[in-house]
Order: sequence, then structure tokens, then C-alpha cells
Amino acid sequence: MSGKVVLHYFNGRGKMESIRWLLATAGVEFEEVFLTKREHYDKLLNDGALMFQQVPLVEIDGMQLVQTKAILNYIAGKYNLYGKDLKERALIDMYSEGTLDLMELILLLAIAPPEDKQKQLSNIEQKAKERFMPVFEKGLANSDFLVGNQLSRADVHLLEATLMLQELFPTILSTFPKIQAFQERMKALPRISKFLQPGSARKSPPDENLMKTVKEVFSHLFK
Ligand code: GSN
Repeated sequence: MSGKVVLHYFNGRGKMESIRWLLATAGVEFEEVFLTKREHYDKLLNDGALMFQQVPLVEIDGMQLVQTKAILNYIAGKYNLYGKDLKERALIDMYSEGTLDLMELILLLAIAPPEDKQKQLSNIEQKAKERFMPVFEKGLANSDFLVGNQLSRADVHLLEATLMLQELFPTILSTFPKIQAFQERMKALPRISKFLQPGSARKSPPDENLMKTVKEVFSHLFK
């Protein structure tokens, strides 16, 4: 195994996108190996690379890491995006889990039956406005960062989540001025600004092609 950081996943957002965001924010260069055929997944299985037969898989520092949250925790810990002490870390985890819950709802839209889509969209909009965004607006009331006085993974996840939300509901932040200002500050950070440029490793929302590939690679799940 070389010293490079290598991501194994689909050429789409899914569970890997927050990992890409965190690595990009930390200024870590990485390579991506995309699963496009069933054989790619079988090879990872046969090589014993997937502890639970699941991706995301990230090769980093001589390890083969799986489980999205373990991967995010490792990157955050290594690159100083995890607060200054255990108490800050607990708060960062709480905010992070909230953003991940919200992003999970959005991810699930891609596999929703067409007749359920509108209902799921309304649910996401309502939860975003009434449950999630008010928490972050309050968290940013007196500080540029959600936790303490430095950037953490919670801030990075919040930026990703709010950009995903705006793709679905363009005006959703209009009643959340602190989050709007936060977004502008975050987008101006050089590494994040670079990640937001076309041609970066950032992925587009899921489309039919991606879903076709997922079904082919995970044929065992779609029998
Ligand atoms: O968060 C995690 O990494 C794990 N708790 C779940 C990972 C997971 O569900 N991976 C899926 C593909 S990404 N989609 O949501 C997976 O590899 N499924 C293959 C299977 O046989 O379950």
C-alpha cells in the first residue's frame, strides 16, 4: 500500500461525499477509484479490503478504513478539525450527526419510488426549516464557528448540507441570516473555494446513470 490517500466508491456523492469535503478542507490530496462494474466490488471483497462488505473504503496511512463515521473521525482528528478538548468534540459530534441525519434524508430521495418523492421532499423541507436550521442559526449567533473558536468538521458538514438543501429549495436560507453569512465565509476559504470550482472532486447530485451503476455493482441487493 502506498502513501497516497485512495477513495473507493461510486462516482457520485452518497456516503463518500462528506469524506471528500473533509479531505479537501484539510488540504489532503486524494485519488479516487470508482466502482463502475460488479467485478470492482468483487475484487475488493476477494482482497479482504471491506470489513463489512461495504463501501466507502479509504486507504490512508497504511490502513483500509471503512465505516463512514470512523473515516470522518479519523480525518477530523488527524487534521485538527475536532475541537480542542473532549467536551468540544462531543458538541462537534452532536452538530455533525445532525447534519449527517439531514443529508441522509436527501440521499434517500435518490432511491425513493416516484410516487413518494413529493412527500419526502416536503418532509425534508419542513425538518430543515423547523428542526435543523434553527439549531445551526442559534449555534452561529455569537461565533463564526459552530464550536469554539476554530473551524471543525461540524462547520464543513454544515456547509455541505446547506448547499445540498439549496439545490432542492433555493430560498431556504432566507430566514437564517447567520447561516447565510457563515456560508459566504466558508466559501471564501481558499481550499473550499477550490473544491467548489468545476473540475474538483466534488460530485453532482445523483442521476439515472449513477443509479444504474449502483444497481449493477450491488446486483445482490436488487434481485
Ligand atoms: O456508514 C457506513 O459506511 C456504513 N455504516 C454503511 C455503508 C453502506 O451502507 N454502504 C453501502 C453502499 S453506500 N450506500 O448507501 C454498501 O456498500 N452496501 C453493500 C452491501 O452489500 O450492503
